[in-house]
Amino acid sequence: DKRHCVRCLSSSADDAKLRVKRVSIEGNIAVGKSTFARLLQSACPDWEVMTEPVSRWQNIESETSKDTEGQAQTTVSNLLQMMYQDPQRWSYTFQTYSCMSRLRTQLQPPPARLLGSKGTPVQVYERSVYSDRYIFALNMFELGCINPTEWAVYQDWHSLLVEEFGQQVELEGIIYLRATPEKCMERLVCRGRPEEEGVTLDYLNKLHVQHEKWLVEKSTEVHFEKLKLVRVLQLDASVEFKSDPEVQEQFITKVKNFFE
Ligand code: DCP
Repeated sequence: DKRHCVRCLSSSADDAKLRVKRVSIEGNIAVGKSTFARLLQSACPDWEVMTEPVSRWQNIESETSKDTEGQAQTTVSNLLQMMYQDPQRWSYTFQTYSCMSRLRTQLQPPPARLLGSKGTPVQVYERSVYSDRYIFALNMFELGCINPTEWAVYQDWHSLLVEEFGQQVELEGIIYLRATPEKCMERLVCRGRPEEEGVTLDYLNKLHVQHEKWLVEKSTEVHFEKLKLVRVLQLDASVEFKSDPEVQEQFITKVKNFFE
């Protein structure tokens, strides 16, 4: 009967949701994650590739006051810029927002197209709640831009959310776009995002070391135990893959083989 059909449908959707393979693309600032994400989306139209909401961090609308007629006055702030201009004041706030917007993306239900696909549905994210914590927030704490109390609070709510959301934030695999910090610096200068003008090679070096500890050495000093088990596909992103169809094809083949 009808109720039975509805139940079947929803249980198969739930089933498919559980089958979704979640993959994140990781790598230093400006290494080319967005370019790679676009590439992946066109090579694998059945997959869902979700990009990072940087523009949301650059345009946060807030209510500042009410005018004489009681109308709300709003202002738009650029939290990315605020964080780079005054890291001690804004890093904690930025990291909170970045992680929250990431969770929101990751918790979105997969589209019907994905759930209806015959093979295993794959959802790809640019970065993850793990790089937020183990790359950026940790680095800011080590630099003294997030103080020990803020760091304790951050880790507390982060662990709670990861535990509570369980499978919905678990990763099947990680694609690590690996390049030298010098190469990333070159690309960063070339793209010229105004907020990142003050980013130094030293800062990119530190982020590189955090990536290596996490994804290559798989150091467990600070990471979630489960993360150690996540498979990592390393791609040499020092080569100019953006404009080289041959390298692009090699990358895509490696990714497909890895997640088959
Ligand atoms: N950022 C941060 N803390 C985070 C996440 C990001 O400080 N938890 C900052 C670093 C960059 C900007 O936000 O200034 C975007 O960083 P990403 O490396 O995530 O994205 P890119 O746009 O640099 O990636 P790519 O150029 O590889 O596509």
